[in-house]
Amino acid sequence: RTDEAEVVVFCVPSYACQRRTTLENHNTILTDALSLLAENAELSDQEGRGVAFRRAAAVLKALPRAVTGVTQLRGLPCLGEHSLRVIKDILETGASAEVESTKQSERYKALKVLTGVFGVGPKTAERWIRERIHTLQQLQDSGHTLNRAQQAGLQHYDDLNQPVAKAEADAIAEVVERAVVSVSPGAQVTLTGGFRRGKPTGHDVDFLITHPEEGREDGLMSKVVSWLESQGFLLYQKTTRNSYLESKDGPARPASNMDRFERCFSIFKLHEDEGRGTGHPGTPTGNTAAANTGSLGDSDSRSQIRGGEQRLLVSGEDGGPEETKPAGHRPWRAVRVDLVVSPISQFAFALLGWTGSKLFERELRRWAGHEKSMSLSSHALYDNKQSRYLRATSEQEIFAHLGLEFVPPSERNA
Ligand code: TTP
Ligand code: MN
Ligand code: MN
Ligand code: MN
Repeated sequence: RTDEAEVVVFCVPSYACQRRTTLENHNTILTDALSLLAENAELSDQEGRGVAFRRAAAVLKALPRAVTGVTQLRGLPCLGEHSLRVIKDILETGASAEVESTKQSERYKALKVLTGVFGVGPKTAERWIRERIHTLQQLQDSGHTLNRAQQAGLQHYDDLNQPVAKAEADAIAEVVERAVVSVSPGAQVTLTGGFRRGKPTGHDVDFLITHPEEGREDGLMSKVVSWLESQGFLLYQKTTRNSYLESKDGPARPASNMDRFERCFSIFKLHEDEGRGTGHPGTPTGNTAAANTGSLGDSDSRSQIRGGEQRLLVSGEDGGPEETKPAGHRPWRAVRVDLVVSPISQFAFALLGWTGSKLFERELRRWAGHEKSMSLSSHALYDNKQSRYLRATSEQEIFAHLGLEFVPPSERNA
């Protein structure tokens, strides 16, 4: 076996968007370790280190079988000194001391718990940790004023940290479709994000909404949200309007993955029987989302919900009537849902941009910029040499413009 392993040398192209990465990962032990270091770096405001670990993990995800020795990795791209050391430690001793100590560290554990609250990003978590707030109980006891998102995040902490199953995503898709068709019969809804890539679970459910007639998507989001709210489907929502046209720095900003579509970050109330029975209506409950009072100025609102091993109890005073029955059976659960509205002219770019994975997207933009002198965003593709936008009505056309072989969504799991 060892002899055989010695002769197996892997070879992969250096950009993740040149590779086909399915969900079949033969190196989960190694990629979990590198992903944890990536996550720790990202939570610690070390984006560069985070990307380096993510790229290293992605290379291992693309390998056709398990790595058994470091000699097999010679010549592989994106494996820096640090990542190689971690891989070597695991292959030779079964574990990486750095990964294990990170995992056990109070700081990492606190960052995970706090950023596990929807509406709490790394910067806010960091600030709280400096004030010795490490747990949700300590957060509640601290008397800090939480913004509306964070209050909802705390209230639904357990639900939102429990992975969303595909069947639940499908049930929510039915509701979103009903909402969209009710307010604009010709409009179309597409499931994006991890579920479009074939993942069996996700941390949220992502949808892209468009209308085949340009301009008819205008005003769609607020109507959809009102419909959902009136039917009692929303526990929380925050809608951000489209800022694409009024922006000064041009449509394609390759360095950023934030786009400027009209979007809605929401928390759905998913009923147990929703989408299962036939002809089941939207179950109006009267429990509509709280009034949109705006946040208390925390700009750090990117949520970082991850399956947490630390399941703290948040029930009690702030939990609302449902949360006061700790283990009692509730006929619904809270699910994070992202809605995005795109004009049809930008749909292909939006679809590509919202399908992910995040690393695949980042690598597409890096490829476009560094190898093709183009700027790719979720809105458009700009050719810097020709000084013009390149149109596309499908993802296939965008890959072709970029000089890349088409990679289907199920193979974008870098
Ligand atoms: P996510 O929903 O964060 O990730 P995911 O669906 O791949 O994974 P999970 O199963 O954990 O939910 O983001 C989906 C895609 O949306 C991702 O490729 C990046 C893109 N995106 C943007 O384009 N702009 C944004 O502002 C955000 C938050 C995401
Ligand atoms: Mn494989
Ligand atoms: Mn998602
Ligand atoms: Mn999302």
